Amino acid sequence: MKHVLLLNGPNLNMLGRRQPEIYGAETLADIVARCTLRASDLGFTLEARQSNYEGELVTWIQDAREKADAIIINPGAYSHTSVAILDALSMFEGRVMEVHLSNIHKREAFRHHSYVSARADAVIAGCGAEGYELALLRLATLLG
Ligand code: CA2
Repeated sequence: MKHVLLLNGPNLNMLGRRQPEIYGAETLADIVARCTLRASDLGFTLEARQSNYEGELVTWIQDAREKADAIIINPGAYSHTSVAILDALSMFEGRVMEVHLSNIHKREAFRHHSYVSARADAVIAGCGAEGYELALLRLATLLG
């Protein structure tokens, strides 16, 4: 079975509690539950982690080299700042899907650039929580 690591970055643990007009009403636990079901339907195992710390995300991406076939990542605000996360993802040999709940291109100019996009095989933005499931569907095609 192919193994997928789902990573969420800073503040995404607050989903469903603030700014539902931008990020939706679902909590991160709701999203992970939905993705776990969808992953299982597609024949994947899914491991989901969230961190507010850049270094912790870097370490998890490094560790994924041994065990994951793909990473789905919403790096949160680190998308726009983190060369460290880009470098870690560049050492990972599997597929990388970048997901943003909101359409970052419709928002403030500082959100328009993502370092992670230089490594991602696909970028999904503006589809809300469904974006994570779209990433899983795409992985089903890419990983066979
Ligand atoms: O649209 C996305 O998924 C973002 O990655 C979310 C980040 C933001 O910095 C990126 O520009 C776009 C922010 C996540 C903050 O999450 C919150 C959740 C609930 C309440 C407040 C913030």
